[in-house]
Amino acid sequence: MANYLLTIGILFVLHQLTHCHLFRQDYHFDEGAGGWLKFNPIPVTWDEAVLSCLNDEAMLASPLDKELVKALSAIMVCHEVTTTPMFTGISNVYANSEYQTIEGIPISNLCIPWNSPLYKENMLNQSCIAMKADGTLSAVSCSDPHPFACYKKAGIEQGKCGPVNNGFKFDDRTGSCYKAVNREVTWSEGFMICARAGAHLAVANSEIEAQVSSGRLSCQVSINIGFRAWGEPRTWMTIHGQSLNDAGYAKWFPGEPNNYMNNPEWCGSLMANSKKGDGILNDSTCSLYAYKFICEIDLNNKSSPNH
Ligand SMILES: [Ca+2]
Ligand SMILES: [Ca+2]
Repeated sequence: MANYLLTIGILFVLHQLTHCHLFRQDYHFDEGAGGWLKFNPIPVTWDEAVLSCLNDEAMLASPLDKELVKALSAIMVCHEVTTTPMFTGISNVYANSEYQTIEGIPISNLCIPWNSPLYKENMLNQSCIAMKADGTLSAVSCSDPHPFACYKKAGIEQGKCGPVNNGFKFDDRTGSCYKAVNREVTWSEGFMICARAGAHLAVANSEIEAQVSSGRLSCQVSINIGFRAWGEPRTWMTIHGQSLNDAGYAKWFPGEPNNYMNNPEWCGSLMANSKKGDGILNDSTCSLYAYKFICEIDLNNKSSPNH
């Protein structure tokens, strides 16, 4: 009996390792649905939902089969979204009378009851199909915001930092994965882009990490990272709620933080210009100017959103 249980245990662990290998830490694997799911409770328009899932290299989830309907219903109940419908990937945005999923599967191939109100509703206006927690579908305006879920079918190649083509590279000097984003956006936009990638704005936890981060991009002055100021006089804290000293790195560039040119510089950055100094802290504006930035997936830190 003990051997039997041990064998079952080993098989279970092997199963978890082979089937539940992480797609991303913010997605969970659903055995029945045969893939990874992530629920996004903040309502957005259908276009935004499609793009958000694409950014994750996933698809806006549709009730492709009964198991997915079950998984999507369960995820809505879990988040207590029981009255508001969520967007599915089904729409007629390409042609008025043709409803299909993002994957290109026509509505006629889906397991939707013929007596569904869907087939009686006006399908001539551009509309998107939403699903309630009880699995019922209805046509809604694509521009009205709804929650949504992203779905990634199993069978993708995985690396240490998630999907091999997600742009993150592991650095064994710090034990983290980084993605340098060579695009200038505000600090908040950078924060959001990293979060949507299942990562966070890089947090410098050591001098080495400050060097590693700043070395991945060069710019005129600095690149945004994950700390900012609170209160007056300003108290600096990482996005994981630690003081800079507790986080492990608090080396400011001489004269910084300085609210340069009397601009409110309440967001955190790293000098990334070898002439002016690399990897040393600077204060930057949160929204007045746009900067390049670094996302991090910390494979060791339990405070990271990936754990
Ligand atoms: Ca870090
Ligand atoms: Ca400054």
